[in-house]
Amino acid sequence: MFCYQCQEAAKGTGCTVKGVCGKTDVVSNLQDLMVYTLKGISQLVIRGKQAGVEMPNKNHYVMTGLFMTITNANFDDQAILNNIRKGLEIKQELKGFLSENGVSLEGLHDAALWSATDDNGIIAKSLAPEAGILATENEDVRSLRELIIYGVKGMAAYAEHALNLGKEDVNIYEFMVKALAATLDDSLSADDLVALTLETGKFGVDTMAMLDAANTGTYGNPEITEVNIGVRNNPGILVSGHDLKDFEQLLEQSKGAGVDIYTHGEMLPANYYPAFKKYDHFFGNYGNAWWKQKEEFESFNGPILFTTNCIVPPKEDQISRIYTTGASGYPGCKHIEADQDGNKNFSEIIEHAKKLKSPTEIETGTIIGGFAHAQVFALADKVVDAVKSGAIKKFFVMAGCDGRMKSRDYYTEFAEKLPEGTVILTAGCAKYRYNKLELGDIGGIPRVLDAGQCNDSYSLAVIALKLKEVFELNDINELPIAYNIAWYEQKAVIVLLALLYLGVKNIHLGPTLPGFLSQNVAKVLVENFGIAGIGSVEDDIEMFMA
Ligand code: FSO
Ligand code: SF4
Repeated sequence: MFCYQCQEAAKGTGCTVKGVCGKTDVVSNLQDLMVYTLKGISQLVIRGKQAGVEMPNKNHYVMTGLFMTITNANFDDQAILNNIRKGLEIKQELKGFLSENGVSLEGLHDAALWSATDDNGIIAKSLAPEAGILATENEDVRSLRELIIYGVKGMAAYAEHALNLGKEDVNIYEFMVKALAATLDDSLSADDLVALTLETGKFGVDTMAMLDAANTGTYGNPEITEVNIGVRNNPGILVSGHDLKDFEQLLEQSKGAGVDIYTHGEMLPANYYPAFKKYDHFFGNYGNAWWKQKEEFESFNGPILFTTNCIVPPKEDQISRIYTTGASGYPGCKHIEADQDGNKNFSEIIEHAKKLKSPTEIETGTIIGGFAHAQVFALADKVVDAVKSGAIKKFFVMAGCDGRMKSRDYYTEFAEKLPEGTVILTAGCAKYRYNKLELGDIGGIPRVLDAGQCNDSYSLAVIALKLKEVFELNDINELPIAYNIAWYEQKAVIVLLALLYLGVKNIHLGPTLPGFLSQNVAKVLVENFGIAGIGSVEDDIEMFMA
């Protein structure tokens, strides 16, 4: 195996024996083969298009296949194997379709052409060098190809959540296919790939905007909310991941069951949506960011539903309490499939919860959040006045992810040491590094404004664009906003590319720069966009405030 798609890649360069995330080499190789198969499908689709043939629509398959390979989403080798098998059938169908329409298959890549007659054949192919990342020998080309693929993986995750709420955009799917096929094309220059990287950012913005419209259109605009972080004396179900549709279905089905629903990790922002406030049995949030789940699931006592990443390989005796759905999966954990209409039956989890103890309290009190674009616009006068009066000197966008590395203590310390007159704008699980600190407020505006999930980084961009308009500036970079972003997995990659596309410069990225950036590609990002890493808290604060 060779994987370097996340921030915790071993030694900062790549996992080669087993993933730091817990992914086995078998799963890693199968995930690579999954992506390889998607590239092949994409090339077949493009071949048809170029010949003017209307190809069968495989968009949803491509999207879900990408999503399954995101860090910490799916550890189930059987599920990935099954999906590759499906991909091989799709390739057969597409090749047959091309031939029937008189389109030549000549010159197609092995990714499009290979097949296997049984699971052993698939497993053997997953070990073949051509299916892995290192098949691209030129380090810079590999770096750019992977940067694009990781961006598209993040895009696929967000697009799937939007689709679950009935929203989709064929242009986004077509871009995914175009991008995947492009990573097989040896005729593309590094400049072509840089351009494609920026285009990935454009579609990242479109995808996040679509998901924002899907979420707010369905559940209302997030609003200022005090979220309970304690517990109540009923059995509970803990919901993790990012999918609001799953969350809604579980809330509906568990009404009157005597079971409380709690959010975990990235599901915390569900508390901010008006539509979920009507459920009396939705109690609050339990615990912290994804990487603390082993201990927190222990004390939660009840069943846990994963709607997406981030899964940490559970303790053996926790497996029977963990359920997965959507693109997520873990061997031994019960996976709940949707029926044809997208409905899921969560009755087994609800019945399971009734038999288990209520959660053990690990924290008490409340935290505040719900500062997505509409809520911040509602406070715009106050915010603008605070900036004009000098009460707010600077905003710090500290969105992104949390992770287990000790070096991420930097972000807690950074938040604590920020001088008066500064406000943190956050989104994603990065917030758990500082959302429980007593940082006070500025004239009633809390010093940590949580917009929501990582995809709600879109909200932060919308807020920045609005401020630019209010202050009549020509350039988003003239605003008193600094970007100190923590990344972990591929959704953070699409968020970063989206910000670059929107013209945001001088983003600081930590706790380490991606291992998949070659020196030359990193140089391009530094020279053109002012991307930088992080230093010491004191030096960085001084630099940002200067
Ligand atoms: Fe975090 Fe995990 Fe939302 Fe990621 S829970 S790390 S960027 O999956 O998606 O922020
Ligand atoms: Fe390593 Fe991250 Fe890949 Fe897991 S996802 S194998 S931790 S680089």
